[in-house]
Amino acid sequence: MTTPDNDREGTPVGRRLVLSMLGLGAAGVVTAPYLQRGLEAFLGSVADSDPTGLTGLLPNGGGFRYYSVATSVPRKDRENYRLTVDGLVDRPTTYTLDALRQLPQTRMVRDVQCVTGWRVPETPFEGVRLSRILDAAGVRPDAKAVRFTCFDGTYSESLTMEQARRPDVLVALRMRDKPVEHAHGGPVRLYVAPMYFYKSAKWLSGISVTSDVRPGYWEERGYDVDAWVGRSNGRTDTPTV
Ligand SMILES: Nc1nc2c(c(=O)[nH]1)N[C@H]1C(S)=C(S)[C@@H](COP(=O)(O)O)O[C@H]1N2
Ligand SMILES: [Mo]
Repeated sequence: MTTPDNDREGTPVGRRLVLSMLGLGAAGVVTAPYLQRGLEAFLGSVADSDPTGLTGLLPNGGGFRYYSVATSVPRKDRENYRLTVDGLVDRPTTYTLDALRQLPQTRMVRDVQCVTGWRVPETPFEGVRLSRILDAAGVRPDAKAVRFTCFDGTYSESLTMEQARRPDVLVALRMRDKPVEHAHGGPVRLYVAPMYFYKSAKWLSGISVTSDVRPGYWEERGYDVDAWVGRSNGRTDTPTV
């Protein structure tokens, strides 16, 4: 994501413009002041330095934004992608991309809803149910949660074990009926259909079964851990599921 996104004057898009594009300048988008500060600090740092992330804040064809809190993310492919499953499991496992592709695939078409307001209707995701991967690893009885880590080296997410076992939570290999693009977190991202899109960790590289929920990247910065669309983060969006 190194495309130089310049405005009409040929200067880098500024923080104010980014904020207004996201609707964050307007009242009511973000309710918690501490959350607003976190977001503005994040957006400000992205816009000031524009390492790669600003590209992600611009709308693209499909109505998506590309988001990354990391300044650069290595590319992983069939050769070097690995997904490790460890923690409170009987059978820690490492999957290659081919191994994930050989497991039964589930396709779902739901709306995507970002907590900053944008929504992309009827977006197909396809991949392996997380519950299948957890079952294969043999979750121990004392396990209560799952933590997700990413090969961007920065982002993390979490779900309770009950949430993680829902049939609409996927380790997604395809998005919009093609392999998940690098910019969208490919080759493998998490997809948590009923929750705000920040739960859907991109560039997924680790699934660790834990004894309790550990708040993820944005959750340490003010977002709700239980991120149900329409009933969290002070928002009233129509549920996506
Ligand atoms: N690794 C990683 N995953 C992430 C993020 C991120 O910055 N890094 N952003 C989250 C947020 S806030 C959103 S809205 C979606 C954006 O996904 P997209 O870039 O495919 O539109 O990814 C989520 N997963
Ligand atoms: Mo988001």
